[in-house]
Amino acid sequence: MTERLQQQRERAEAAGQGHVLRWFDELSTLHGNDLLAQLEHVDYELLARLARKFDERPAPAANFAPPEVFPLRRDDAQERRAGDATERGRALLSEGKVGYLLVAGGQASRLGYTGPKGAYSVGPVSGRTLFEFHARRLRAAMQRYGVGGPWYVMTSPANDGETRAFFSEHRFFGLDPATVTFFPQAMLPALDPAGKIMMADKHRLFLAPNGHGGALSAFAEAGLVDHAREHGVEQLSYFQVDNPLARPADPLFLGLHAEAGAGMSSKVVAKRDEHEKVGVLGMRDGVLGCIEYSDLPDDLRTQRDDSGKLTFRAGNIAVHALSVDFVDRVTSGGLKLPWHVARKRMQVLGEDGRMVERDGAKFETFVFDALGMSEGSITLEVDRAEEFSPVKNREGEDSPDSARRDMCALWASWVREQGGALPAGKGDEPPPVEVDPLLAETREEFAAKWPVEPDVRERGHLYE
Ligand code: UD2
Repeated sequence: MTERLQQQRERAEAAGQGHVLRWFDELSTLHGNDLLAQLEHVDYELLARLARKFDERPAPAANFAPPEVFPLRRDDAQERRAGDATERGRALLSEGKVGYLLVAGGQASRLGYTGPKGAYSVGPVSGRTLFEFHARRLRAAMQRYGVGGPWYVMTSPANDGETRAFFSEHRFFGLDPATVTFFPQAMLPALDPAGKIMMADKHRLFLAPNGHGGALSAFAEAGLVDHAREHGVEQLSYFQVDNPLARPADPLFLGLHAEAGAGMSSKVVAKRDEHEKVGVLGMRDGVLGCIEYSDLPDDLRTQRDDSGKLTFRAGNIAVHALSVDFVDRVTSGGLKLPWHVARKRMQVLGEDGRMVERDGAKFETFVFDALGMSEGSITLEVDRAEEFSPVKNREGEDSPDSARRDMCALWASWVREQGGALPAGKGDEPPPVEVDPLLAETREEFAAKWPVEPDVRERGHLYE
């Protein structure tokens, strides 16, 4: 028996997880080494702690309060503050002090797509992928401000190779490859109700990414805090791969966050109604965070303020600004974010070596749990129609179809406002119109560029 195998066997057995090597003798050398490499990364102490969480139901919080929000409809004083903040944000952007952090390590399982989610085509007319939308927005920022900050793309070990290959095949969508850094988040084995590691195959643990909270520790562990500082980056603009309308280079948001000297800030949209299943930003026992839909008591979920609006309406769209100093501080000595348990039925390898369906649990940390560690935080309300339409599910709400519809409705409204001609939509569908972020990212920018002739394509009108 090789020393490497011996070592891993001892570690696993000491942790009561010896079964992970049950099939080792049947494995090819390649698969055997593969399994040993996975085992070398397992933190058995952490797993033992997580196993105890399997049946744990966290005590509900006692006090909830809405956060202070910088609103979309602003009074004169707020408008003046927004103007100053926008100037500050523009200065940060043109001095190259903003870096971009995209989280793209998720598994796209709800979408039923096997590749990296960013490789999914969403452009209603162009067919462009999510990655390309984001890349074009960063190129637009670079054109506008003369410099572009580094782009940090978090992958997971499961999609890292494919993501890098996708960027290479598409020549980094016109960006300089030297400005893009990929870094994988960590993965964690899923456990059964008895706390045993589940297997996906005889040579593979059932591994799942450790949640978007893993972005902060993976960023620091990859040496990127230093990288950011060496490149003069002071603020990170964090966004999710699934939202083609995310605006990572928004001077107002970055400026408000910097002016407040905040560690971590967030963008929110008003919840559609009390039934919409999104987490809302709010204070839980005095600590700012995201309150999951299921955690908010019914009476508070439906409560309205004097103006008739939902009291808890600050829907989290997972767009944040984080100062590099904040990321450094919260990750030094190991980031302590709470673990969340996702209990699921999973397809795993049974004792007899055949696939079976079992109850299991995956464990994740969430980036918004770091909000409570931030001294000062801005919560900026933005217009959902302009900035949020995520692709999460195969169909229905938050699907490729709903995102394309929302994009067309938004961009058609820009064209209509300028008196431009629109192609006919099918049935109740909005006219198939797409505006390239390189041409305009906002209604105001589009108006300033008008008149523009669209490229008339079979699928609709593309303004670029
Ligand atoms: C998330 C938020 C929700 C709301 C919504 C907005 C949670 C628990 N809920 O819902 O409050 O803000 O987003 O769109 O986050 N990802 C990784 N690594 C991981 C897990 C996720 O990179 O280990 C990325 C993933 O690629 C995706 C994003 O994070 O871009 C969101 O992940 P999700 O789909 O699990 O979160 P969701 O939709 O439940």
